[in-house]
Amino acid sequence: MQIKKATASASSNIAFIKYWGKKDEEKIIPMNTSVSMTLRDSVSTTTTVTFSSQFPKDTLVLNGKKEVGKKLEKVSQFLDIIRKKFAVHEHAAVESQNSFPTGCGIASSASGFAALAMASVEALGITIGKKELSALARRGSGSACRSVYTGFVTWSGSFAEQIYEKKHWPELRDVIVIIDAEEKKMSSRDAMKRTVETSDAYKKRLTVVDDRVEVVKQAIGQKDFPLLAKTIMEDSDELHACLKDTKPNVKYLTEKSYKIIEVVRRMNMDQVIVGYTFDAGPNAHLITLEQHVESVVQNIKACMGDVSIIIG
Ligand code: 2P0
Repeated sequence: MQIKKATASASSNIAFIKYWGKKDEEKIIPMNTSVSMTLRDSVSTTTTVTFSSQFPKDTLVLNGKKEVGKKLEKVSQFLDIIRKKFAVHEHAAVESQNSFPTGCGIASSASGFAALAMASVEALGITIGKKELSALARRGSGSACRSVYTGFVTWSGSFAEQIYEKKHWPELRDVIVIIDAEEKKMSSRDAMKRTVETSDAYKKRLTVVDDRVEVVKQAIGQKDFPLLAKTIMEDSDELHACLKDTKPNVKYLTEKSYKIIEVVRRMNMDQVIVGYTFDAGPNAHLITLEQHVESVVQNIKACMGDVSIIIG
């Protein structure tokens, strides 16, 4: 019997301009263009997929733990999409390992579904191009479509595309400060739906976000760090203002998140060397250049105590 098995790895990504809201809920088509940087191996997922006619159902082992609930359901639904698209009938055994500690509060859906899409097509012996792979990963989780590329990536519509290779600006880092390791109470999927339905601030965001996308692309292109930092902080602030305006409101940031924003402001007094951005959770992503990583870490530790930090 032919063994249909493959392993693939993908890194997580941090959005400089956030994806928030869908035009099509089922197909996961975004309301707005997003721009991201794919992170390093320190924030990645490695997944092995085995398809076999001997398996009565799909199974999932995540970081060594057998999953049976919602996580398995999401993976199985994604495998259904693959089975339908490529006329495959076998069930699959999925084994996935994150490079970062379990339950550290870092979302793994981007790296997870990118690695799963890559490993699945490889296991099935299907050759597809990057755009098609990105479009496939998107069906698992929107942000995953950006993680099939390294470097700097933009996503609008049905697939993402690389805009610059990693080597264009290899000094950029994401200093991830883990404030809260709990899984978020409200999924971004549910939260973004609610924002689209109820927030006026979000309607306004949709009219300005494209201009910001252009500014971020320009900042990356010219390696203009102060412009990049200013623009990503603006976009993060706007997203969280939209969440505040959502009815009932969605609160991902905590006192500690705001304390970190203060540290960033203090550090940027003389020269802009770091920019913050927050996703659907309280953990801070501090974008900086390699030469400033040590100082950013020291300043955060001095103010926040002994928090966990991952350099992505
Ligand atoms: C992003 N986030 O651009 C934004 C910023 C969180 C805040 O993409 O419903 O897990 O699976 O498409 O991709 C997180 O949402 O949501 C996300 P689905 P996803 O990175």
